[in-house]
Amino acid sequence: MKIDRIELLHIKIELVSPFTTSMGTEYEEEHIIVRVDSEGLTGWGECVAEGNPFYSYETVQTAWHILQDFLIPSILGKSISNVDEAIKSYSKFRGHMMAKAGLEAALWDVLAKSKNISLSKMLGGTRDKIDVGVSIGIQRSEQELIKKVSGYLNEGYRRIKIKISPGNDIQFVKALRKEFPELLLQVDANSSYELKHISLFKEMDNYNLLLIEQPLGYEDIYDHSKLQKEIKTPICLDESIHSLDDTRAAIGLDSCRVINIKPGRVGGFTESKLIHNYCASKNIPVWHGGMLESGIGRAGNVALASLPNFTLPGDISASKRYYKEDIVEPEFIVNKDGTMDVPTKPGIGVEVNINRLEKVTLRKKVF
Ligand code: OSB
Ligand code: MG
Repeated sequence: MKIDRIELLHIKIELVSPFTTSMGTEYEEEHIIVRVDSEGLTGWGECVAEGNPFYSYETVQTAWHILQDFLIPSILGKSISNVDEAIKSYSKFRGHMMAKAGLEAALWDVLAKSKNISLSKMLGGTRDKIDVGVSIGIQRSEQELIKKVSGYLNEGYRRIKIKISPGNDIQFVKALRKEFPELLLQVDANSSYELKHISLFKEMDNYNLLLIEQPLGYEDIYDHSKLQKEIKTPICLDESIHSLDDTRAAIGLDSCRVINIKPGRVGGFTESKLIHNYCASKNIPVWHGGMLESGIGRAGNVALASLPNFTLPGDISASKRYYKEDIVEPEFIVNKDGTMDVPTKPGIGVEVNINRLEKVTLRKKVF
């Protein structure tokens, strides 16, 4: 397929409620939407680099630069018959996984549409529904957290993840475990602890957590291997894993027993699949993380999470958990049984509401 036209749209959408983590509080989310037009078909992708380099070194500005000056020129006007060919033409550029993943997602979408199959099918998905959970920011009190969790449980979510940071941790875990003895519960520290906090993680072993996500340094693999040897609860790595090579190192060193896959963090669906398959071969379960995506990114996440080794519920929640109005139709909803339907229409399987997209666009550029 000939890549006729590419458009970048810098979007900013207000969150329905502020999201507080160890990295700070977010009130709105900025991402880049990538639109690829090829032979009369349109593919959509979302680059999840954020406004600030808190979670990742990438930002909307760096991703825009990498897309505009390196990735787009390497494929614009070319004919490609599969995603691997596109990836080869920009594999010489190092890093910038989020920029690459946003473009790759749009290419997957347009190629799936040209074959008239769903993205899930094209990626090798095997499920028509996925188990989903919800990620809750740090709350002011245990009472407020319990109220929030009750609300989400009533909506159908069956797995809860809470953000933690030094001083905002064990009291929240204790309170939730007391109120909800059977709750599927996990915590995410976003790299806010050090090995000297080991006694805290030993204490967490008493609360039957599914996993502890990224407790130590955001590029670290070695200290996590020391911590994992001292605690029973599985460590799950998020920030530290950018590739299959990182995954091999982390599993080889027993730094974690679960992996969080985010296509944006690892450069796209292709690398995500390699990590997924490698983890399956090592009996390491994976689950799909989230980056507060709009419906465009979410659609890709749902498709990827339909692969067989995504055996733990993902951070893939309903559109309305994030935004008042999504930019796709239909919006994503969570079923009463805590699942989400995998779209079956061609490509990402949802329509982009162009009016709504325009309303949240700060700037755009056509190539
Ligand atoms: O660490 O998983 C994370 C959101 C932005 C950046 C990092 C993370 C998160 C979340 C939200 O936890 C997950 C979601 O999209 O629901
Ligand atoms: Mg995380």
